[in-house]
Amino acid sequence: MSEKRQFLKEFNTLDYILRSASNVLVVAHSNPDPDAVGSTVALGSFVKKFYKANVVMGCYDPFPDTLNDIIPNTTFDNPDELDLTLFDVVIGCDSVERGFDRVIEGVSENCVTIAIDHHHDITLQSDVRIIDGLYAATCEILYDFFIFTHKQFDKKIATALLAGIIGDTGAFQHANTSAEILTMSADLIKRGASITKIIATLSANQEIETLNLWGRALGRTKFYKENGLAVSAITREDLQGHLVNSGEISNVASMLATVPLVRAALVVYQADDNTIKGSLRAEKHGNIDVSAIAHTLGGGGHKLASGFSIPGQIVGVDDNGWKIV
Ligand SMILES: [Mn+2]
Repeated sequence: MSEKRQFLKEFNTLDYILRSASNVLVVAHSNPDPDAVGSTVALGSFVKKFYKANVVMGCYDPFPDTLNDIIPNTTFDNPDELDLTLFDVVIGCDSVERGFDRVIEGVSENCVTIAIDHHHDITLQSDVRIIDGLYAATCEILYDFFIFTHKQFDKKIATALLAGIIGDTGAFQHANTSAEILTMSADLIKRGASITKIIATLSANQEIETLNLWGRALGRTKFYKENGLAVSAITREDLQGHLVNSGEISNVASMLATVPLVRAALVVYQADDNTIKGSLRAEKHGNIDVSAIAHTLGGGGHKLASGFSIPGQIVGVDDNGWKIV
């Protein structure tokens, strides 16, 4: 498996930019998942604590109530209600093409734009790019940055980071759980984060829409014995207006990949009117390179987690079936 990129040069630049910044906006993606919330809160709190700048945390959706128990007294400002031209630095954390793209359009010309993400297919342009699909979570990248700066961060920041890591590794059950992630998590626990409280909160608070979506996706799953592939699709109707985030879809794929006899799982979903996105997941023991499948469809990623985007529509057919038109 290829190595994660080390961002020492970018971290140096980021630290330099933050040291001279006056007004910093940190942005989480719309319908934020624990990694988006965790990375935004961790970085926002870190900048507040260790740099001189004013910090605003923003998101087009409110801070999720479900995370209040582990990250209390935190709110997100809606960027539509902010004067974006006042910021000299804006930073998008996680899935930066779902909200941060809109923020970038409204900032002043001299504003420095920074994208920190672990999705491999980001095409959004920014002044500083700290993006690598081999990281399990945006919070994993931020941990490396915080350690790089040698600043001693507290329990609040450690908790936010661990929430993101636990969210995106499915509580250490997905194939992206590396030795590094576990070492990092141990350090975050030493700094005061409560692993049991985070896991209990995240698993108790799955939103009902998410569970319904999982139900529909699992109900449509077909298993192909001959190659060990489990395939499912989520149509526009399945979403029923639920603002899906790509993390929820990859969670379904990750779940399917852990089922005995499944070597790889593919979940396709209707991302917008004429775009279908696919999420591929495998476990190490399946001995299959899903990025090869993604590449044939113009996508990318790595051996155990890849994705692609193709034009078209997924339509439901009789008996819980579906086809792409
Ligand atoms: Mn993430």
